[in-house]
Amino acid sequence: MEVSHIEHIGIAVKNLNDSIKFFEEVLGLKCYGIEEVKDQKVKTAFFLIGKTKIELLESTESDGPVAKFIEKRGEGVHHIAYAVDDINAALKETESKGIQLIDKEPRKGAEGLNIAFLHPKSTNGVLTEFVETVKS
Ligand code: CMX
Repeated sequence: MEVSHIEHIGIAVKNLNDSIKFFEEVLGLKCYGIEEVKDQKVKTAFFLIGKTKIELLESTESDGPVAKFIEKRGEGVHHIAYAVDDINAALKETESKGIQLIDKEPRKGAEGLNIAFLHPKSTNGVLTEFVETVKS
């Protein structure tokens, strides 16, 4: 597989609007998009730094993965997403190397991109995501 860059880092927050302030008012970044991803029970806010995004995640449901994460661990880094050119091939290769997948098939994530998660128990305790780069 070819991993080209870190596509984004996901940060779990309690309140999106409160957390956006640090990135805009202190780091001087611009939030370029806010989007709800119903499938993942989150509302997201995006910032771009070079080719990498910061994705803030606020849970929209009390039983969602981000709500459960904050309840157990508090706010913080939730996952790291790697850009891959062919997500189906990346999942197949990863599984064949004994890594536990959460998603055996890609699904649609924020920004309409194909995404899939690997289980943190297989990846040094860090929830890991693949994002398929859009071919231009
Ligand atoms: N990073 C590292 N570990 C995590 C984790 C995370 N983000 N989320 C949960 N865990 C750990 C828990 O701490 C717990 O560990 P212990 O067994 O040592 O206590 C274990 O995983 C199980 O946690 P849980 O709260 O019982 O949660 P589940 O097993 O029901 O689900 C997970 C865990 C990772 C499978 C689930 O959160 C998942 O499917 N995540 C992928 C989808 C997702 O996170 N979507 C939100 C973001 C979407 C987006 O970017 O748009």
